[in-house]
Amino acid sequence: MTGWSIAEAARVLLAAEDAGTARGPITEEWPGLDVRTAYAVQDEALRLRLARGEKLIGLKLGLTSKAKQERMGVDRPVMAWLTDAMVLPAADPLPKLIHPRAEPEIVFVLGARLAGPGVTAATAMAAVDRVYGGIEVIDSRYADFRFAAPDTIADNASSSVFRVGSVGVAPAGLDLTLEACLLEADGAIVDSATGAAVLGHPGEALALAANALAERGLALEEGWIVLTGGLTDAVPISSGARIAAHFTSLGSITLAG
Ligand code: OOG
Ligand code: MG
Repeated sequence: MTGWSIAEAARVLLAAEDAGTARGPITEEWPGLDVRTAYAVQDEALRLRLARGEKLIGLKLGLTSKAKQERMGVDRPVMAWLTDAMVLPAADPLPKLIHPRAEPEIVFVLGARLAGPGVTAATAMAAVDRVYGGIEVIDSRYADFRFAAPDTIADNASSSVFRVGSVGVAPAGLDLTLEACLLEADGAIVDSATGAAVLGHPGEALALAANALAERGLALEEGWIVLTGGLTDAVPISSGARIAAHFTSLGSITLAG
């Protein structure tokens, strides 16, 4: 296809998500899609989501752990928008998706606005009201999850739905570098990590987001949910699968495929 534009890429990727169909990487057809342009595609897709009634509720980071970067072959963290339509309440079944994968994440809810530049992990953590465990379900709109960094950024970093646990803890009561997570699939422990897997401390991911948003004239807002990125490699969710993430202090989160 010729005639790619920010608006066209946003429309195509949102349509693929709505239809549940995968496609090839856009960068193969539009080599001009660089990281900066890809964030503009993401922002345009957010505009379309808001226009259809979704509400902006926060932000996700991705590719913040070595496990995730090595699996995806992309060595830089990415950010993407979260809307209320992506929240998967505890009682709800998983919607029909293309090729969902589950990953355990440490989740922050902000008690104050957080604006860069110059935010450190310590100042970032001072803006956190509560810490939760969560499971993010990623579902790339690219066949076989094959993409370059600009592709996945344009695709809202493979967002689909996420579930946040019911145990919220004040950050002062936690050592997030040591907060451990066991990832269980169909009764077997398939992976494990501690919070240190995310850039040494998940507060580093929050600081990175605040500083990167500042370059685009944006900030993290009070009340926002922030997913700090998969602690481990993501596990494919086959039909009927039972996935659970068990955290030391943040409870357990379960999901049925
Ligand atoms: C990109 C999104 C990664 C995470 O937590 O690392 C992500 C992908 O792997 O498809 O959400
Ligand atoms: Mg994730």
